[in-house]
Amino acid sequence: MKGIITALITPFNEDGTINEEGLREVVRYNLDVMKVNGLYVGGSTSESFLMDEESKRQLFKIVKDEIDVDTKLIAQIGALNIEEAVRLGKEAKELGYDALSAITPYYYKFSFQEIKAYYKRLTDDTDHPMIIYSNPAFTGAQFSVEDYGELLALPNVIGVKYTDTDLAKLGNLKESHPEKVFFSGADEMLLPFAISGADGAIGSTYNLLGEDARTIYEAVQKSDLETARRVQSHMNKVIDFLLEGGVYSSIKYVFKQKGIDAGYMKFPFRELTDEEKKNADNILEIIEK
Ligand code: NAY
Repeated sequence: MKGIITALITPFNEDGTINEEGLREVVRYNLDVMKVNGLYVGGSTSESFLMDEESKRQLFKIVKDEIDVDTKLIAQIGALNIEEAVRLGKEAKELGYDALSAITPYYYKFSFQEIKAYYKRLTDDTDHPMIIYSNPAFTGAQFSVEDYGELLALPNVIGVKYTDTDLAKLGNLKESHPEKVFFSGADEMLLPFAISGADGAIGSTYNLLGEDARTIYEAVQKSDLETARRVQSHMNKVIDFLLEGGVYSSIKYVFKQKGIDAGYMKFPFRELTDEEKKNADNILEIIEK
């Protein structure tokens, strides 16, 4: 499992249910136009932590139904309630998802031993490849290289989605665990992460910038750093705009400008204001430059 994987957005209806038609269109755009290697379904970008269990199940089903055989699928099933996470993991496995991923349990300040026990139970009970989802800025859970080593030693754990900015740590991790997969989660830093040993990247902006991301990733493989730098700089200009009104809502707005019904945000996330929409109107132009 390698390459560029889009952290999929979820189009919602105004009442918070999934907009199935919109979701299918967004999936097709990612596969047919962005031509990404895979989809990360149910992550932060999917607003999954705001969704009820039934909606998450529906999301996994619709996406699986829409994809092509060669698209890699990862289901983010992490939830504070371990029984829910196990149920979702078993369901995603049955649907044919290639791997599971789970955010480190959050909100309570769990000790490392508690977090490790959570993954042990999740991986034992689902018995399917697992990618640890580490996002210290959102969860507060910071791991040392040794901590990661303990998690990576659990049966079924195949790698880490590393949504962090510590390049040296990622380099150390890849060197000590060459057989595991490490995905960068900071789209702005795809180039340095690819150089530092990341096997690929999972990101929300790849819904719109998947082609750029593939170019950067492939250029690094060919040691064409000139191309990689030029395209990363283009990508970062777009990302700056996306971040201004909120990255997920801006992505949905740009999709709508492209004629794709990316739906509403899940409450309490809000839609872009008129002012933010004006700013976002520049994004399409910059993307296409
Ligand atoms: C997820 O689970 O959807 C992700 O973690 C995707 C990674 C994104 N980080 C977050 C916190 O959503 O793609 C990044 C991020 O949006 C991008 O780098 C812009 O800052």
